[in-house]
Amino acid sequence: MVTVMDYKGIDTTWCPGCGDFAILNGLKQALVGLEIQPHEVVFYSGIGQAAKLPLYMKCNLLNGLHGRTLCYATGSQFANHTIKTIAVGGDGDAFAEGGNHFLHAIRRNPDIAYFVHNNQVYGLTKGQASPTSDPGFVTGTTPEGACHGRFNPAAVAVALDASFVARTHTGNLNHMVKMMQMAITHTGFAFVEIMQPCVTYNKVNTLKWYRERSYDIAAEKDYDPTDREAAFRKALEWEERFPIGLLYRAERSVLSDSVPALKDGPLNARPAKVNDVRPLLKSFR
Ligand SMILES: Cc1ncc(C[n+]2csc(CCOP(=O)(O)OP(=O)(O)O)c2C)c(N)n1
Ligand code: SF4
Repeated sequence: MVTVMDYKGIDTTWCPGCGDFAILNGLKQALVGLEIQPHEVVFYSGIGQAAKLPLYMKCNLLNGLHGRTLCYATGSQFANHTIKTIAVGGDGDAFAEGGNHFLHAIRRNPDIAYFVHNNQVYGLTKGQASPTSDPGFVTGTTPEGACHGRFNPAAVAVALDASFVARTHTGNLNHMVKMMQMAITHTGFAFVEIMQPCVTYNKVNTLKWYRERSYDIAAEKDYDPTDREAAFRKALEWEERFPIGLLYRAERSVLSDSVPALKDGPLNARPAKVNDVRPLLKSFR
């Protein structure tokens, strides 16, 4: 039997009230609810407050460069696509520095659950506007308000035919845990946008703001998450109100099924083979 105490890591350095705490707790609950032991899962992250999350859990992890999380996570699928693979990061890490990797992970469809903590600001570097900041958002580096448009991750994911797209927020723990569990058990790239407050640098998009504007798409009985056009329309909703829940799901072949070298099982389960590279090197002369 596994309990949340099995995932207990070192003390956090987040600000009191930060939404990252709810995500950390929710993730432990999601894993325990699925009876996944710490040794059965591997975490990947980059840089940022959100990206520190795996450091605060007792787990297998790789904490690498800013924005490159999905590169390591995808690479690890080649070595062992049978282990649960979870990637986490903030909106800057995922959509600015890591923007191109987000697009190509969707395209390749590796079996990764990707949880992006979206606080609409760069928390770790002290409050600059991020790609998901709303236009007009005032920060130290945008004193007259952010003048760029808002990157809409869910709409981009649906447009690229991601195999799983969901949204939740940290003010609804049960909903967040449910979305996490659905993503972890989904086979393929499962993206969950988790709206969270940054109590220190974002005084606009607070927990109250998310609670007041969000509505659960599950309450719409006719909504079909396999209807891509309907999902795209839903993903575009933002200013007045925005949907949470499973926005989109597509039948896609998963990366490990498309790569011939992985047809015989994960590489780590096969005997190590040392190839003689000398003929190859000779061919370059
Ligand atoms: C290549 C690179 N560019 C910029 C930075 C500086 N940097 C570190 S964290 C960060 C922003 C993190 O914001 P976000 O991913 O939204 O996470 P949060 O801290 O808000 O959770 C930036 C710009 C860096 N470490 N490496
Ligand atoms: S700065 Fe913001 S994101 Fe970072 S720990 Fe504090 S509240 Fe959380």
